[in-house]
Formats: sequence, C-alpha cells, structure tokens
Amino acid sequence: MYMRKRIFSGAQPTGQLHIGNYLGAIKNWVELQDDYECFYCIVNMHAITLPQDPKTLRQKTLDLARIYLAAGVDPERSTIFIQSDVSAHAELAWVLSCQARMGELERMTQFKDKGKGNAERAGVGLFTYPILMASDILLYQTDLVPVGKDQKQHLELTRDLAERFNRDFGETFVIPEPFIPKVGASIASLADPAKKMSKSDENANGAIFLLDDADTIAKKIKRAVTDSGTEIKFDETRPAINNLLTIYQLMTGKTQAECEANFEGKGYGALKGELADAVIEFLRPFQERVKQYDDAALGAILEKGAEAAREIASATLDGVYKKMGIS
Ligand code: ATP
Ligand code: LTN
Repeated sequence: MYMRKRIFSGAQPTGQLHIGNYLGAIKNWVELQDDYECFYCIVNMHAITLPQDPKTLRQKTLDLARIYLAAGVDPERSTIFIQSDVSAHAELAWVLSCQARMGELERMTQFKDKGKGNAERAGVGLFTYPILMASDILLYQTDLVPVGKDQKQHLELTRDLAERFNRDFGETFVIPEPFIPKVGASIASLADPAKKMSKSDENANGAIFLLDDADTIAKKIKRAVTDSGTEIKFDETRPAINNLLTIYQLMTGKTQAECEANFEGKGYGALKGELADAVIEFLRPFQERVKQYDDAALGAILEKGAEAAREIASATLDGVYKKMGIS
C-alpha cells in the first residue's frame, strides 16, 4: 500500500496570529495537505512556558483552531488537535529531557530572546521547551515539518535527539526534515526590518494581525519604515522594501518579475497603497470564515483530532518505553 509521508506542525495560542505566521507557516500547511498526511496541533503546553491568563488561554486555544480552519486546513483530510489532549507529548518530553544535554539547550537562540538574557529568572520550561517540540514531532514519526526560519535550530535539535535515541536504543524514530519556504520564511517587522514580525513586538505597528480591520491595516502599512533610495526592487541590502515587496508577492501570487514590473517608475506611496489593498482583499474572506465555526462544531473537530492523534502517539510512546525497559 502507498503510504503518504507525514507532516506535523503547530502554533502557540498566544497573542494574535500575524501575517508572518501565516506566510511563513500556515499557508504551507494548507498547500501540503494534498500530498501528505498532516497533523496540525495547537501547542497550548508550549504557551505556558511564559505566563498566560488561564481564562483567556482556553479562548485563544479555540480561536487558533478557528484560524487554522479559516486558513484552509481541512479537518476531513488533516488532523487538527490540542496538544494537552494527548498526554504522550508531556511523557515523551520527559524521556527526551533525559537524553538532551544542557549544552545543546543553552545554544538555542530563542531561549536567549524570550528569556531576555536573564537565565536566573527564566522559567525552566522555557529552557526545555525545544524538547517538548521534539516530542511533538517525533511521536508522529514525522517526515516533514513546515515552519518559519526561526524554528530551524529547534528542528536540528529534534533531529539530533532522534538520531541519538535511535543509536542508543535501536531504530525508533523517523528523522524529520524541516520545510522552510523559499519566500516568506522570515517576514520582518514593519517598524524595524532588522527584527522578525512577532506577536509580542513592543511596537503595535510592527505586525499586521490576521484579524486587523481594513483601516488598521492601511495605517500600519502607511507607517511602515522604508529604506533610502527610490527603486522598488527585490534587494536584500534594502530590507524594508524587500520585506514589503515579499508580502505583496505572497499576497497576490505574482512572480518577483511581475511585482517589479508593476512598480516600475512608481514611488513608495504607490507600493504602500497597493500593498494595503492586497492585504485587505486577502484577509477579508478569511475574516468572514473565522466567524463560521461555533464552539460545538469546533469541539467535535478537536475531539476527533485528539482521538486520531492519541492512537499514533501512544503506539510510539509504548515502543519507546519498551526499548528503555520501563514498561
Ligand atoms: P511570535 O514570535 O510572533 O510570537 P512564534 O514563532 O513564537 O511567533 P507561533 O505562533 O507558534 O509563534 O509560530 C507559528 C509559526 O509561525 C512557526 O512556524 C514560526 O516559525 C512562524 N513564524 C513566526 N514568526 C514568523 C515571521 N515573522 N515570518 C515567518 N514565519 C514566522
Ligand atoms: N516552537 C514553535 C511551535 C511548535 C512547533 C512544534 C512547530 C511547537 N511544537 C512542532 C512545529 C512542530 C514556535 O514557537 N513557533
């Protein structure tokens, strides 16, 4: 029988999703559904590595499921579930934390960013978080992990942990490959093109959120910083314009050459105006679809997803426990 290769990915139900999350990750999740067996997880156990308000965390978890669906993740073809519904994630994380080395985790740059460089005060969960991510991926014998560029280092750690476990205890895990898009893997902040667009950007104008209204989108794009020079061309030495053009390209589906031709002889005002129109047009139907799913419909999709996920995850975990002599 032909077995489709497997995909696993996830996003955290923290803050609001922005077009960077969409263009870097979720857009690809949707496109890959045709050719792969996909598992898309709402990683709420990752979210608690930083303080969360318990009342809003549950709501944000369901809202993120709505966003997956509105973006085009199809529950008939893909498995959508909440991480905490499958206890094997936390269990495998413990096992892998006994294989991982302090030195490898200390090299993770996201810990340095999110822990604000203060290891003394940072939570232990924030430090060991890449191990939980490795567990997410390895439980499903994942072949491919579509993520933005900021997750590449975590994927490398996942591969190292899987290889080490296989070597020490015998073949157990598939070694996953990252899938990082050629265009859009690192959308920059509109306020500071040296930084990635982020949910937690201190500057509210840095990120365009998927649920922003048309006026807000237009305002944020109008205020976006630009580079010196006047030409509108893809050029990595001019990161602000390069970023705006990249967003335009991905939102319109045009080629780079078509985008450059479209803006030939035009100024930054035209770029910003047309970009705002493209983003607003793109998000309008998406925002309509987000409202379609009531809590009951969503609950049924997530329960079905959790059941399917549990079956695969527990088979992997059983194998791991047996190999280690703890079951
Ligand atoms: P943020 O930094 O905005 O809080 P995150 O990476 O912590 O985002 P998630 O929502 O879990 O949080 O990310 C989901 C996906 O979005 C990941 O695959 C991540 O690599 C991708 N992603 C995040 N920011 C960007 C960006 N600026 N450009 C492209 N992809 C991104
Ligand atoms: N660490 C990721 C979210 C994440 C993930 C995963 C992505 C957790 N588990 C498994 C891909 C596969 C982030 O912060 N963006």
